[in-house]
Amino acid sequence: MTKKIQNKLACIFTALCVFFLSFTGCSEKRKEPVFVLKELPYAENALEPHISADTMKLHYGKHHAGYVKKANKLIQESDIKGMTPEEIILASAEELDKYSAIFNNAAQAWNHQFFWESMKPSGGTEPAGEISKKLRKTFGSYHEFKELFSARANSFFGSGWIWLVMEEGKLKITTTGNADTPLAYGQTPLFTIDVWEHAYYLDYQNRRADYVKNILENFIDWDRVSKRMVTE
Ligand code: MN3
Repeated sequence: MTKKIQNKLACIFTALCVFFLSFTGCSEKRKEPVFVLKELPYAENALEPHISADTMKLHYGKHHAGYVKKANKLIQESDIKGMTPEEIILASAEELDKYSAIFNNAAQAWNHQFFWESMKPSGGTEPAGEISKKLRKTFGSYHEFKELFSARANSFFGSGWIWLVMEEGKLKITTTGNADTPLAYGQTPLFTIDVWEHAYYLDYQNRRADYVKNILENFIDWDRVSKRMVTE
């Protein structure tokens, strides 16, 4: 091989390398995941004894992480990209026939993040200010709100979520089945409890009522709930 040909081949090789690197660089950018598994806002054992570290390991580390991973994979393989998590949920909810798998995994990724951030260890906080007034106006008292929320959670059949939402300026307790989320109905979620069995079975077996009661009595982060109300 002459020197000239060798130089030419080297040039072609370099050009190919540059092209390849810039191409993979772009696709890396496109592949940025829509959903991110954020760190828990507290330690895995911070909710003990009511929710064990073992439950958190499984619930956050396996179930939630699994939804995030699956959602990102499905989105990457689909034609709905370049959107925020909330936009993906709304877009897939509008065409459930086509995007049900994306909706289920995306909504579950979002719901779980929202659930972790609805709770605060060491007693939670008491409702104050506007949210306190609204709770009294809507449900009679804070106590009655908790009674009603528990009743809805305990009578809910199957897997799903119990929510406190804001709709047209009014508080409302609502339920959604499986992965479904109030976002899909234009409601503003304020607080939620996951009532899928994976959320409580290790610690409570079939005693969902005790699990729900313990969250309501010990972990509601009303400061966070208030902020969610303000951003409506
Ligand atoms: Mn769950």
